Amino acid sequence: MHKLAKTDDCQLLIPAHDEPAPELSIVIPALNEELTIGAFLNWCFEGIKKADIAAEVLIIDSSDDHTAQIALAAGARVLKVPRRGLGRAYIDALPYIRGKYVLMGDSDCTYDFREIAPFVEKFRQGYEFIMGSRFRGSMEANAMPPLHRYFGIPLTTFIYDLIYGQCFSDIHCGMRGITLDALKRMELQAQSWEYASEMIVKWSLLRLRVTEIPIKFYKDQEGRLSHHKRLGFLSPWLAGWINLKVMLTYGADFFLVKPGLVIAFIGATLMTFSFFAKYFYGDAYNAYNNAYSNENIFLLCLCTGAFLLNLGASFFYSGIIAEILYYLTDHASKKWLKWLAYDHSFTISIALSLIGLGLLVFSCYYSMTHNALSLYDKVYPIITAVSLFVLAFINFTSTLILHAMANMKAMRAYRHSK
Ligand SMILES: Nc1nc2c(ncn2[C@@H]2O[C@H](COP(=O)(O)OP(=O)(O)OP(=O)(O)O)[C@@H](O)[C@H]2O)c(=O)[nH]1
Ligand SMILES: [Mg+2]
Repeated sequence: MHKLAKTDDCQLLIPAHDEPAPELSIVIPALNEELTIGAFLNWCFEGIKKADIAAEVLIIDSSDDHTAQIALAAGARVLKVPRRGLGRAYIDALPYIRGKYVLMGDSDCTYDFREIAPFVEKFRQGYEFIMGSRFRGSMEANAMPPLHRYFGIPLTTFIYDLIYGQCFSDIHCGMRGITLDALKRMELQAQSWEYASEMIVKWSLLRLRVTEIPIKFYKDQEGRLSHHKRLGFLSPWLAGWINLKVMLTYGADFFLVKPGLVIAFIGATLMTFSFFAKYFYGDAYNAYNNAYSNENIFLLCLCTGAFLLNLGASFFYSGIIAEILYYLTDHASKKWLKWLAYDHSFTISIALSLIGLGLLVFSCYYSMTHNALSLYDKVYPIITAVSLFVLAFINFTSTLILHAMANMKAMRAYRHSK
């Protein structure tokens, strides 16, 4: 057995029989799992043999029991890391992974690592991210608390699928495969359980080739207490919430871009309607109603429309900026820079400002040449003009920020590649 230190606070222990050139790395965090780690590693080596692949098992160990010694004796590499959370364990392990395919999971014998062949097959077919699904596979009785099985996991999976337009069935499944290249490109930041959601959000931002396969899920072995139970009853709720936060953080397209477009469209329609409606309906209505009631409604519609138009535009542009910041490929930058190219965007802003200016001039002229104007006649050109100025301004400044950010991102990527 050798010791090999790569960073100050991590230490790699290598077993006597070490695979020299693994194609697959089974990378598993462990925190005080001496009860199950031996059996788990037997499962792994059985699975590796059946899948007929050169593989290593790398245990990322933060235990203070005998987990590391047992794992090493059973033939796994052990990376000793300080106890800093599940996500952090994977981040720490990244420089030590040698296989081009990576399989993740828990060391508690709940995921069946004797059945890794389907993952290997999918990797070889070119998939870069392979999610296990306990719901499409099988679950032993009592393997999952009913609260998780019928509420927590289906609900968060539904929310994820809705936001990201996917059809996964089990986004919290810990058994998942990813290519090393994709894992590096993901640049995971999560320190705790939310790494699971960060991965599932980022694969779509990276546009990886993804698939889902059914897996078996077993209940905890007699005597083993799940980490959530060890941490108290609030632990699964906390895990659910931090996972949900990650999904919302990266959901700019769902929360801002699309709603922004819809809100702006409603606002523009309302404004156009109220702008012209007076001439179509005003007189007929006034003939048998209070002379001003109709105009007041149109005025209210105009103000609401102006507000919605600019609110929608603000949603839309902040969504685009968030997308450029979060997307890990240059796909979003390219798309939006094409749509909001400097020249187009500035021409639009100038056109909107000129229309606004024209309306103001018209309004002054109309007020000077006509007597006894209604409130609507006096203010509707001004409200429309002001909202067009604001829209032109939002469009102009957002285009500047957008291009500055895209340039900054491209520069960073260039420096990174050197
Ligand atoms: N290295 C390391 N491993 C951890 C840490 N926390 C949990 N683990 C391991 O990560 C795997 C998954 O753990 P958890 O999801 O926290 O909990 P669990 O006990 O499997 O609980 P359930 O999710 O209810 O099944 C287990 O193999 C743990 O031993 C940690 O801070 N560091
Ligand atoms: Mg578990």
